[in-house]
Amino acid sequence: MLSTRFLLRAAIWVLLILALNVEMSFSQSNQQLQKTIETQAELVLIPGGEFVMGKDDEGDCSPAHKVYVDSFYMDKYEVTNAQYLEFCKETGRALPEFWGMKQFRSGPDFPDHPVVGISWRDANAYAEWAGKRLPAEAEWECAARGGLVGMNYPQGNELDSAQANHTLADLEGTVAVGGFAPNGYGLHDMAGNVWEWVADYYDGAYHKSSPYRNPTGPEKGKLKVIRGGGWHSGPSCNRVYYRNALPPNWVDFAVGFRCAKDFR
Ligand SMILES: [Ca+2]
Repeated sequence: MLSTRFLLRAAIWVLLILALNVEMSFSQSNQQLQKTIETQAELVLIPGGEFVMGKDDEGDCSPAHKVYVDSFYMDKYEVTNAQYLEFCKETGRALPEFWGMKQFRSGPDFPDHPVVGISWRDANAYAEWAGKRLPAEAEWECAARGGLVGMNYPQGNELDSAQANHTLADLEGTVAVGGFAPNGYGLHDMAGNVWEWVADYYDGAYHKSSPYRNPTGPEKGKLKVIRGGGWHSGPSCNRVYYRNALPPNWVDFAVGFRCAKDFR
């Protein structure tokens, strides 16, 4: 018959082994998450040069005009919930509006989806924390065009449901970043999924007076530019030159961002 002491020792060993397993699997899942976050933070080098920004006879997108931007790096993907959560944990910044709301695919259950419910100020603070910055509007458009000339969308003149997450795709929310094919520069979701905050203030007439080299928008303004359309937008809002704007403290369930970085 087994002694009580033996049974006690056996029970302690079982508990120790179980605790070790939990610790190991916790550490493995932490490592996986860290790897995912590193992948999500990948940058792509966008070759600088001259390109035609805007579109003639399209309201505030007009006129089409030549702009030169220096080479720069652009995030391959929109910033994700997992990335943004790291920022909040490290800095103590408040979690996004709508965090944990499944209908907006926001929160830790959706680590690979783009973060939404963040203001321009939040996006800018994240970019600084990450050692990056928000792209200038001209940089964003240069990157979105993916090397194509005179096209409406990152991959050509038309946009169908297989090319971007917008209303025609009928997905009723964001999808994990990178779910659609990239453009010519290897950037994903430059059309659709979420609108993206850029650095510039909005001025509807800015294209008429924009400087040629590295324009950075007006010095002051009440609104900040958002680009690219989102899951809740029709194809026309997803055009590479299409401009929209919101107050910098506004939060929206279809607006996120990605970061850029200087090329030195
Ligand atoms: Ca987007």
